Amino acid sequence: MIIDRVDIIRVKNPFVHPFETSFVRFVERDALIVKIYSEGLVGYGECKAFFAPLYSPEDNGTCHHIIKNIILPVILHKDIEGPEEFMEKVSFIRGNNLAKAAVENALWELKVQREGKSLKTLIGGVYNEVKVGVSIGIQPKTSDLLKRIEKYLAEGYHRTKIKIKPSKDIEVVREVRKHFPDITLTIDANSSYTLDDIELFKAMDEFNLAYIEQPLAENDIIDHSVLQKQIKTPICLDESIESLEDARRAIEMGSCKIINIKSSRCGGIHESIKIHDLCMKHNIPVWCGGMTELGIGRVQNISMASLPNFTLAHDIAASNRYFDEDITIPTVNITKNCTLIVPDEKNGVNYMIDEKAIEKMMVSHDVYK
Ligand code: OSB
Ligand code: MG
Repeated sequence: MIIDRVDIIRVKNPFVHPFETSFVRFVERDALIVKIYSEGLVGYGECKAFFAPLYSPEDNGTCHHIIKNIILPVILHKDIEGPEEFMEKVSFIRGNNLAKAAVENALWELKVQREGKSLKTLIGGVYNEVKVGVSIGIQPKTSDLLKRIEKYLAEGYHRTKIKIKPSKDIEVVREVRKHFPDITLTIDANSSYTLDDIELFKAMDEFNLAYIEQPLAENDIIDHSVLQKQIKTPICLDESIESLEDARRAIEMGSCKIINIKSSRCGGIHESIKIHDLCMKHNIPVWCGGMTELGIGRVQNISMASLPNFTLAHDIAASNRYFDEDITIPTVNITKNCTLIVPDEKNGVNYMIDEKAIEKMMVSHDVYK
């Protein structure tokens, strides 16, 4: 498959509510869309980096540079069989997983079109429908958080995750548990604590959380293994797992009991499948993490979550939980049971790209051919 042309489009889409994590308060989704032209077909990939290197060392500026100056010379006007060969060709690039994944994801879309099979079929997905959870940002007032939780519970979300940070943690969780004693509740610290806070996490055991997501530093599976041995609540790693090797080490060290897989963070769907398979072998359940993505990434996440070991509720909320407008037709919406139907050639569920919406959100458009 000859790659004839690659476009990098930068877009901005405002959030319906600001989304606050331990590292930043987002007001809009700043994203790159990679459009790959090959032999009359066009595949889209969404780069999940943010406007600044806050969640991980990459941002949309570095991704634009890596894609344009390092990846394109390897693929433009070259014959690339598909995602697997692409990953071998860019294995010389250290790190920069979000940039690699954006291109890798677009190559999967080309493969889908070329073979006339859904992504679910290509990767061996088994579920027709996947369960969704909601991730709620840090709120200035706990009363606002309680109202927000109430609203999403009414929409049927299967798991409620709340973001925490030092100073907005145990008292908030206590209050939430008091009001909602029976819900499936999780917390996500986005790496904002250290082992000095071990007493805090021991105290969290009281609240029967389904898991604690990424409490400690992203590069610290050692301290996570120390922490996991001292608390009952399962640790779920997010930022720490960027490759199959990371997952192997974390499992061997006992650093977590659950892993959240994001194809972006792991350099693409190809590597994510390997992580999924390893976790399955070790009885580590996985779920699909989110990056507040636009529709292109959101739809691909649904397909990835159809693999058999994706057994916990995913951060693939309805698009309208984040945005008034999105870039797929239809936009991603949840069923009455708060599930998402996995696009498949058999069930006829299919999403198209809304070119007009992309144009409306466009900040810049670079063409390489
Ligand atoms: O840690 O899971 C995270 C959003 C941005 C960056 C990191 C994370 C998140 C979320 C939102 O929790 C998940 C979603 O897309 O709904
Ligand atoms: Mg997380």
